[in-house]
Amino acid sequence: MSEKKIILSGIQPSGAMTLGTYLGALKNWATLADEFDCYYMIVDMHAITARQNPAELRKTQLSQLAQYIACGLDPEQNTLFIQSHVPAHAQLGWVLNCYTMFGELSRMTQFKDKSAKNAENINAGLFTYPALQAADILLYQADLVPVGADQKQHVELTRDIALRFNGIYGDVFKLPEPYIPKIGAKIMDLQSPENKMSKSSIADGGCLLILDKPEDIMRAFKRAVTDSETQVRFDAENKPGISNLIQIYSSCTGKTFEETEAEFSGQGYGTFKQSVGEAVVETLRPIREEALKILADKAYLESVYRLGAEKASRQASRTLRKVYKKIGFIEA
Ligand code: ATP
Ligand code: LTN
Repeated sequence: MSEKKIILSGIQPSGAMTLGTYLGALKNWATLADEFDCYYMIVDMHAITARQNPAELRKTQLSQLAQYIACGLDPEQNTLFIQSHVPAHAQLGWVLNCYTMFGELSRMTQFKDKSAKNAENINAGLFTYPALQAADILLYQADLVPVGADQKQHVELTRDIALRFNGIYGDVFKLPEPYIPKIGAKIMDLQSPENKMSKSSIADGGCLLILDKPEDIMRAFKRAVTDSETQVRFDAENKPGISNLIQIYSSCTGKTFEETEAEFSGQGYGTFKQSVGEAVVETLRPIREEALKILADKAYLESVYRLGAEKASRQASRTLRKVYKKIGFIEA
């Protein structure tokens, strides 16, 4: 087995991926393959905690896989797979449901947010979602879980579940850590910068997608909400709109917040917004072109997810077998 530390993460195919997903997650993932053994999934089983259109779900998954690759995840160096192709996720997910407390799940912010937004479908899967996420992570004995800041609570719960299980049965699971980027961990909505940019609220023009066209990106930045001052200065509390734009610009150009502030000192918001738009266009342009090219080759995509599932299954079934044995299941 490889000596490298193990990385695992996943994104829901519940809609098109956003600039927030790119800057908060994918961009970071693409830098890790040399140093780590990386597993990245498309979490279709998580996505059905909200009602999905089947044809749309199939399409979104292939598009998401094409974007993973276009964002720099080379399938030869990373294990890219679809969650439901590895049945061990459902199997360990059930077991961990029995080691996760009602009170713990009730405290999860994502559950509270999503059930408030979708009051007519607060299903049991939405509630127990973090136990399945814990299974995703623990099956691979992951050391690090690269995610945006909103997922920190789920990774912490995963550690608590692993500690509880290990406390009863001995060292079965590695304790994972969240791995959160310094810049870009929480990109906010361009129209309502007090909310996270999120694919489930793309209607108001505050959310940009990785596959958006350059003219749409420029238009969204021109319309981005700012404040009544004129100074480009980072102050997340009092200037959430401008601070978000600084974060996006810094993340796309590699400049620090200070360098960005200095560059636009004395210039109006109009110039700044134009430059942020251009930086995002240039960041996403090659990704969009590459993703569309890959998406046209269905046979290639199929070969990638088949191979990914095979590699992932090997690792996952080893952990599942160990768990079944520990808890007293009889080997089939
Ligand atoms: P949903 O609207 O369904 O909650 P989402 O747009 O938040 O979806 P996820 O699939 O939940 O997207 O997130 C994928 C990954 O991207 C996660 O690691 C998450 O932390 C990260 N991420 C998502 N949105 C942002 C954001 N606005 N800023 C930084 N990281 C983000
Ligand atoms: N809950 C995450 C998606 C997710 C995930 C995972 C992330 C499911 N399983 C395992 C990291 C590791 C989300 O909503 N973004």
